[in-house]
Amino acid sequence: MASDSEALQGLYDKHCVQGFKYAYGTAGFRYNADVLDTVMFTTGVLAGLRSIYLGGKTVGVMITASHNPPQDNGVKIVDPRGEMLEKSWESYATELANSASQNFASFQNKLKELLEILKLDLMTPGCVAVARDSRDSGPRLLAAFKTGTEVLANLQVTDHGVLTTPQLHFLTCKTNDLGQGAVIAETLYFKEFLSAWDELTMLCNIQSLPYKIRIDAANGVGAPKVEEMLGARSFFDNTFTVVNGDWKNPPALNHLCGADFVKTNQRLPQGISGDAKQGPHINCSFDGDADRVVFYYVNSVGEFKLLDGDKIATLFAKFFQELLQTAGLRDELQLGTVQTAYANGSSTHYLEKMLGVPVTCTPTGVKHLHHEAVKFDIGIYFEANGHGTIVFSEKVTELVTQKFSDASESKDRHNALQLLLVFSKLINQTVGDAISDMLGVMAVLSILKWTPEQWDNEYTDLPNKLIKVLVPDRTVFKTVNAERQLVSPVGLQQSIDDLVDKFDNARSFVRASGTEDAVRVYAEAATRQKVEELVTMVGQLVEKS
Ligand code: G16
Repeated sequence: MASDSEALQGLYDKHCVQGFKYAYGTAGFRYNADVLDTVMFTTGVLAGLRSIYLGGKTVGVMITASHNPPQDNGVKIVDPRGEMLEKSWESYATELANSASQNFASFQNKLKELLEILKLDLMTPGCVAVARDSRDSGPRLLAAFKTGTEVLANLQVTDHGVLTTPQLHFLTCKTNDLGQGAVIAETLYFKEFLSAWDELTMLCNIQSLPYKIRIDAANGVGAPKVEEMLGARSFFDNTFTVVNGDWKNPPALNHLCGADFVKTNQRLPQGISGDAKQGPHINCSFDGDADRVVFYYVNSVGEFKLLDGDKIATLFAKFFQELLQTAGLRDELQLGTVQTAYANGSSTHYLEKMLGVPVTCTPTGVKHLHHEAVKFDIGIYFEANGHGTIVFSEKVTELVTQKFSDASESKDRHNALQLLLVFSKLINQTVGDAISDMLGVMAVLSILKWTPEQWDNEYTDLPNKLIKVLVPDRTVFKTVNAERQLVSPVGLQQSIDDLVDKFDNARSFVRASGTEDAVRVYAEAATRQKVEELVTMVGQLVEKS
């Protein structure tokens, strides 16, 4: 630790400002960038403490506000396997930030208290890997973070520069897998997923994509990364176009484009037209840090059709169920899906009733979904907003390898076994990854020889709508039952239920966002007109509460 109180205060004084109260949200701390310096400083300290606590394993830190507007920023802390920070540490992170936001003495005391509670041996070296997205507040906040890491004397900090969030998750995991001395760079990420793609296309004899893909990169960091990655393979020549790729222009980030814009507004982003003259193609949108993806197309009568996280999850569920069947592993490996309350009722029905695949519902946030998904051998988790991935248990590799050596297996079975392994490499299992998920979806569509329409026709979404309501204090909105029911403000849930009862096939719920200063209202109903009516009325109830 900075040797004396004076040195510690020197570091503190460089960035800390008093007066703001921080709360750990759905994906870490996320606010207007102007109020983030203090929490960036304390996150530098906290990430270092976490690494030391874990015996020097590398802990990742991503400076991003993902889908939020350009003036916001935030920070996500990544545990050594690439997963989100363990829950119990969220409160340490919050307490440390709020103590620093009070004054220096309070910060110093809280730090001392944490060292005692956690029984940390400060001689253990720690390692932290950091990256940021393309926001213009990034360099300033990175400097505050780095000053925080200086509080711990034995901390090694690797700055990966500008990356997508899933790249940072992946590199954090790789650093710990490969150990000290290994060269950990972005090229590892490209190599890993491109090699899996090469293996897959060779195995399935796929010479080219069935149609072109237009990628809306939200004017974020996903643009240069996907261009560099796909540009490295002649396979992708003339098959993909990046639109909204102006990542060096921070005010354009997520503006009228990106996964959140497309999903929420259910319409094309700027830069992508429904022009049929462009030949067969599919479109997809990333969000600002490329950890979400949604797909869409315009049908023959000019309608915008969204293929969101639910559609991605159901596509993968159907595909893997058939693959397990062909591989003769259906009874031995458990396939399951995880959704949140935002999942369209039709998707849950399709998974449970049509495919017979179990569905678990968790609160919003990949940190919740991931934990449930790892309980399955093949756990598919996607939020409706396009954030998600697939996780494969060790049993998958073990069983596949075991069966593989059995020469009596048929050619089809052999291929299915190989495909299972290749998919486990093509998917970034650490966290939702727009680029890797996009490749996963394109692989499945190519293998099934499906058009976007065929994918979409598996089930029909119930008309749905998500709106944001601004309230004086969103913290009064408290939920239970995986966020499907409000317990505060008292009486509001009953009023919502009474309203929903008046509509056919309807559902609605309300929860405070953990990334924006707003309350989200979601509704489904039998027709588009009815859903507009219902969501507006529930929104009014929220405003009045
Ligand atoms: C983050 C989380 C997602 C969550 C989203 C919205 O996404 O990682 O799991 O769905 O926020 O959360 P909320 O409704 O609480 O605002 P991202 O892509 O913004 O990091």
